[in-house]
Amino acid sequence: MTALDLAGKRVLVLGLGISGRSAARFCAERGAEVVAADERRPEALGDLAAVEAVATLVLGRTLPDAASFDLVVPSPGVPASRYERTARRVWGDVELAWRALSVPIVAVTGTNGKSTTTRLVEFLLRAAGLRAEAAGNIGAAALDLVGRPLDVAVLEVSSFQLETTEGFRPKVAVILNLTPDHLDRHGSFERYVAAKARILANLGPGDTAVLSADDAPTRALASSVRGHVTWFSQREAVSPGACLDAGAIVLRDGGHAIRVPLEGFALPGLHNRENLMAALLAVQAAGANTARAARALPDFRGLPHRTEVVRQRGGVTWVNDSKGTNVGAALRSLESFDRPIVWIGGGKDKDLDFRPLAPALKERARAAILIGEATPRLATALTGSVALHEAGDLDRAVALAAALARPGDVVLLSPACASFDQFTSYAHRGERFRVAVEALPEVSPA
Ligand code: UMA
Repeated sequence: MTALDLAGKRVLVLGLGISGRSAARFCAERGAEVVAADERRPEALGDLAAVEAVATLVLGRTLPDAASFDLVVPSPGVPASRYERTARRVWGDVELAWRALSVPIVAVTGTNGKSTTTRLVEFLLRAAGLRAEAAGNIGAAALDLVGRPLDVAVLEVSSFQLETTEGFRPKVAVILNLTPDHLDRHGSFERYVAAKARILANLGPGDTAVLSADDAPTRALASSVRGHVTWFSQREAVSPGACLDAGAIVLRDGGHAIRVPLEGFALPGLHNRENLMAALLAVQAAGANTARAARALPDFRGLPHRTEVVRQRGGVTWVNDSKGTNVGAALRSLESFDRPIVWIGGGKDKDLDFRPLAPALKERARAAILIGEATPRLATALTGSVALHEAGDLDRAVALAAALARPGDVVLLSPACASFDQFTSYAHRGERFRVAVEALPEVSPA
């Protein structure tokens, strides 16, 4: 069976969010008999007319048994335990997209930096004159790229999406870093890494893996790669690969080197330089003119909710990093500022070990303000490292931060937790932060 040969096959699509809707339409257009299921009630799912026209819907009850279907297409949010016992074949939307796309794919994964790097790759490929478009975990269905006039498809892929791949073989696969995340879903760090490593599983001659040389779990995956490996590092002059050198990124391959000045690159922090190194290598491996692409860099703007400066007020910089939903992400943000930080953290607990935050906060933070469900566990992990304040919710945290911060400080929302205890998404949380910060009265000059 291929994605283009689904005629007459019985397909079960699980979940009717962004991914499931696109998958149901895609399979039906290829002649499959589609049943699409979601445990939420129809009222909660919005307009389903387009799916209803092509699929039989099962809504508001337990997901159907996968046993009687030729193919199960689970949405990323549906755990494998819901179908793996009886499913005959499982392909997520990323697998289907890979099977249907006729252009090379640059796929980007890692725990942190995925979306920024994905957008950078898309931006740089376009600057080099190629038709490129990004989709996937970034918020648009991978299947929406099928049939579009493209030279390259850029996919951000999560561990959830990689878990449901089989033959997925991007031309270029990027792994940025691997630190604990989504352990509530995967069960252990090892299983999370195994899911991420699936991005490399089918690489062969002519394909390239772009890997962090500085991140031990990522580096360890290189030995499994059957394609070409190229590295990026903040610490070593790697080759083939990219490293930092006196205000520039240097890309080296054998005797050949390209220097990309960082002047004008607007994104703050060392982690964004890593993202840029990885993106440049990916663009180079995709066959684009890297030097031409790099000349456009000063025009690249960052993404909302990722170390995004939302206000300067009385000498204090307010930074929204609501996308910092795990410990690794929060650490990277904390480490990107060389000024005292008033840190706002907490939210929905994902069973992560918060203790690695303690030394970073001790070194860099004036105060830590805790919100949400994770407050008690965070307080236990951080006791003794920094002045702790329990604010409960984000509005109170912003008011408290305004009182605690001194001119020259950074107030950083980078919560190390998911948002779902008090918000509908990290974007909702970031937006509420911005609104609360903008509502603070002007500070009159001293
Ligand atoms: N559902 C069930 N039963 C379940 C689980 C879910 O019926 O056991 C139903 C829900 O009721 C809901 C639907 O499934 O209606 C939602 O499916 P979904 O959670 O997979 O959401 P989608 O809208 O399809 O979005 C997914 C990704 N979501 C997740 O991975 C949780 C989006 O990533 C992605 O942008 C989108 O596909 C397009 O590729 C979001 C995300 O949070 C941004 N990703 C995680 C992250 O970045 O940390 C991995």
